[in-house]
Amino acid sequence: MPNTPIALNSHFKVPGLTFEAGRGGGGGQTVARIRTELAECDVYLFGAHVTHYQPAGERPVLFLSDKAVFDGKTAIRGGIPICFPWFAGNGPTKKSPSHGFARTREWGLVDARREGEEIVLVLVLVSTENTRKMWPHEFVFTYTIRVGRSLCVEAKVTNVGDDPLRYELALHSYFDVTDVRKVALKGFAGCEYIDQLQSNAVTAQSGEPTIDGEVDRIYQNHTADVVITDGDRRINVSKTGGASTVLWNPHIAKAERMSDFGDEEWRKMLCIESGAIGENAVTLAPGKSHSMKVTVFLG
Ligand code: TA6
Repeated sequence: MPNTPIALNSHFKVPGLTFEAGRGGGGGQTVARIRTELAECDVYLFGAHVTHYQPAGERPVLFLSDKAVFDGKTAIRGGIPICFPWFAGNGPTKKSPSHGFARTREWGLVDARREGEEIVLVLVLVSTENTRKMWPHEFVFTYTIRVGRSLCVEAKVTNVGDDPLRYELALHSYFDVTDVRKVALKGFAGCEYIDQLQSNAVTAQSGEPTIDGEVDRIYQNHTADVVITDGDRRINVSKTGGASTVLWNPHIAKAERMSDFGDEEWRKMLCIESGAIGENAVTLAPGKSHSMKVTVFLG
């Protein structure tokens, strides 16, 4: 089925769910807009990218850059980009795109349904000749998004090839905060992290981290829930099926180098990325599957 609003609206008739042409000139990309009594959520079929989540009566939980590009080629800056099948520059060659190819591919919507007051979308990405050129493996990636008082996303990867499959994954979530310099974090004390700003030095985390400058850390063997206390609210991020958590804020200098990110926007966001990276990557035997699930909720 074509990923056009007309085709999708006529196929999926779910109360509280409509498909529209999203941002980005021309025909734009198709966005699924969820509006229920419990929450709002926007999901672009490009990248299966959750760009907006806002529980009823609350401020938006996810950050989306005002300068995000919606050209159907560029990864959308904000929301929850899907980094797969590798993280950052860990691809097979120096030309491999940063954070893999899943976030810059059009996904197929295979199911949309209401479950009580929640809405569930299921999107799929499968290996193609194009992906095999970058990464010679056969896979089916099923991404399930459940929208209600919490946002729950499940990333299930199945190895449909004849060889073992090793992949990295990160749901690169951008959270909307009032002032990143004032947020309190919980969930990292006593852990170790790879400091991507210090030649990947393995470093012990003493106390909880604060954001006083650029931070770019991969906490390994990290399964604890993370709590972001932002003024009068707490954003909770919990995960199963992944043992890496990335903490990232670009701060001033890197923000100025990013063309799809406002120079001052570093103050308003913080990435808590739930993943399976490096030593915590996933290896699947032929025919096997693995799921990582991330739940975001306030309270
Ligand atoms: O997750 C942290 C990170 O690897 C940072 O180093 C920064 O590059 C960020 O991802 C954004 O990467 P992107 O490719 O989306 O610009």
